[in-house]
Amino acid sequence: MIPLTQDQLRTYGEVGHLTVGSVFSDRDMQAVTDDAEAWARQELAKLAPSDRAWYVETAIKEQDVLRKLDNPIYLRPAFRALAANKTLLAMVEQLIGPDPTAFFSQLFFKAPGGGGPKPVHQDNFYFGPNDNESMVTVWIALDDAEVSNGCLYYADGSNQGPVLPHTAPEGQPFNLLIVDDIARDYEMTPAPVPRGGISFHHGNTLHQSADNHSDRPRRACAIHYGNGRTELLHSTLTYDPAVVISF
Ligand SMILES: O=C(O)CCC(=O)C(=O)O
Repeated sequence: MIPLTQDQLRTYGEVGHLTVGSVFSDRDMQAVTDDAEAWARQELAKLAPSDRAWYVETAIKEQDVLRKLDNPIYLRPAFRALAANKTLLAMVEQLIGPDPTAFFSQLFFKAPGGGGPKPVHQDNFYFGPNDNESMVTVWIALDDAEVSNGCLYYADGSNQGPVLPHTAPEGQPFNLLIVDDIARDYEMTPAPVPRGGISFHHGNTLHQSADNHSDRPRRACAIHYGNGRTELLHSTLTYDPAVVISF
């Protein structure tokens, strides 16, 4: 596969996100989804009560289902292989410059029949980098992500605007969001991604995802890359420097 074309780079610069299909094979995706499910079973079995609010899906009452897990590329070799994929890294370098460094990664489960929404936010508010242009999120679709199962929505062009104030709802310090009074000024457009494809987004791009109304999972792995000069100078949450991986 060739890295990104000039047209794709222009689109990314203008709207702040870019969808690229077929980066990974079905076989790659089967390996990581099998690993994700095995890991989820292990983690659910030993989850501390104090971590439940952070990791367990509150919208599904019948059984415990994970909402997310942190650091898949640090903890799981199958996910590390995705993050180190040469084509992917070449694309990341085209978008943000040389020496890609993954500061954090997340595995989102968005379970069938109620996996809950992620409210409107900007990743650069979470990470607080020294240079807002230096961070890109690589969101890998482990299942076909569509409107019915909760794909991402983006505010086109918001990458060219500022990082806005965020607030956290009571009891959910991890769920930083842009309040409705501000968010409603932005039109949010769905960005479906086929399994094995990637949605890249700029750290300033406003985005959100809705509930999973379908009977299919919508699993995704998000990897937050900076370049060799990125420093998280004023991050809002605590990010562990021990999990940072340079490629
Ligand atoms: O997958 C989701 O629903 C949210 C992902 C997200 O906010 C991100 O990757 O920055």
